[in-house]
Amino acid sequence: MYIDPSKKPYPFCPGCSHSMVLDAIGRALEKIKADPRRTVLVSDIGCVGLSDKYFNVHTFHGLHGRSFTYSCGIKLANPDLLVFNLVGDGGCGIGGNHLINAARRNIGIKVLCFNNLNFGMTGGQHSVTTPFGGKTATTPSGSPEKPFDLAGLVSAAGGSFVARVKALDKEALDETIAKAFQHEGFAFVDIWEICTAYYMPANDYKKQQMDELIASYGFKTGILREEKGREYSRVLNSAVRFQTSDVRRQTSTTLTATKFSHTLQKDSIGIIVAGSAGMKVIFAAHTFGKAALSCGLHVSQKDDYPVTVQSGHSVSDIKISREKINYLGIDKPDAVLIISQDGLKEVTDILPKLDNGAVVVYDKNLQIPKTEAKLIPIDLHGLDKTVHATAMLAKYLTLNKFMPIEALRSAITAISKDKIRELNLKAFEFGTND
Ligand SMILES: Cc1ncc(C[n+]2csc(CCOP(=O)(O)OP(=O)(O)O)c2C)c(N)n1
Ligand code: SF4
Ligand SMILES: [Mg+2]
Repeated sequence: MYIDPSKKPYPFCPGCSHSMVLDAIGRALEKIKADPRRTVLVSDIGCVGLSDKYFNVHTFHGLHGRSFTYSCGIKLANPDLLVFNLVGDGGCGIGGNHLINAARRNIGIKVLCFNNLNFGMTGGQHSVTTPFGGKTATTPSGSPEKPFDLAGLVSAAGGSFVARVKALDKEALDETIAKAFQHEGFAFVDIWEICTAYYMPANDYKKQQMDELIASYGFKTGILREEKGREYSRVLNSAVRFQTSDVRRQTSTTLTATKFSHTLQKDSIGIIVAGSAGMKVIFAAHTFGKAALSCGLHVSQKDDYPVTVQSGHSVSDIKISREKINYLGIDKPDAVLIISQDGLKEVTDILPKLDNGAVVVYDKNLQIPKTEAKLIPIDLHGLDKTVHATAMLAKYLTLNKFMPIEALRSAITAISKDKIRELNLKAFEFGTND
């Protein structure tokens, strides 16, 4: 049983088409024998958004017009699930961009639009499907706007199953929803409804008016488009799986192969390297991280630089831990390595907060503000500026020998470009000998 009878009656106004469509969804799920454990209902906002609790399937309720994004995410995470959206005409307008892009990608979500031609829940305001001349709370003299043909819009965007059906047409409704659920790619059903509280009384809109309106637009009902095509979540999943296994292979052989042992006593240490664009701070931090990985440690790196990447500061936070890292931030650094004025500016706020357990290693030409941390000035004169960060990291390692310096030498030796490797080895010697 897909709809829980003990939860009924539905909360909608008497005669509201939403009730009929929910019953039809229950029958369609029954017809296709959907596995409730593998079925996800994603509801949008509005009266239609009150539907979740009546269903014995997984449910997710989100922001207005954004339900498409949740269902896309769920489908991408698990392409085997039947994921369907319950959304109003209001939600299709507000989230129109998400809707057409989901259709364009042909991702296999099923969108059921409860098209009652107005915003029901908020008091009958006009929506993107309110007919020209339609009276609503926000268009009391009749809407001056041309409405969207939602089915046509989705079809033009690339949706591979598109249908238009009237909520009052029970047989067609059940069959169309079941077909949409069984379709492999993106499916959209534009369900024409009656809002008995607002649009219907304001416009004397009944079954006959609905037929006349559909005819006046020259619209057809029934299945308007049904095409086979590559379903996006499966295409993307197979591509990503391939990449992931590739990365794992690489990680197990070159990055995380434990070649050295560490002597890290604390749970973790945090090192901040602060320099400028062009000083290869991120690269040096990455190489240092690889060295720690080769000692069986866990490493995270968080980089910060301006959007104008070739100017201003370049700061890397390196966290090295005995356990898996779930939080990348460094609240209280153990070491701050400062190699330029731009870098100093970025860490100026941090320095006064350090205690005497921390070290600040810095270019001796910089003016370091007051701090309780141990200050270690370094004369980097003669070293290429692209390896100042490496020299500092090597220096720090000689002070805090939580891993063998050979691990760092090995990571630097693995740098593929000869010139860069040579410069970094020189900086390594400088840092470890000085
Ligand atoms: C982003 C955003 N804008 C506005 C609202 C206020 N709001 C709540 S329900 C609703 C109308 C819903 O209309 P529709 O999507 O057609 O669903 P119906 O109530 O007709 O079933 C609006 C505008 C909201 N919740 N979020
Ligand atoms: S306001 Fe309209 S859409 Fe909402 S429950 Fe009442 S009839 Fe249905
Ligand atoms: Mg509506």
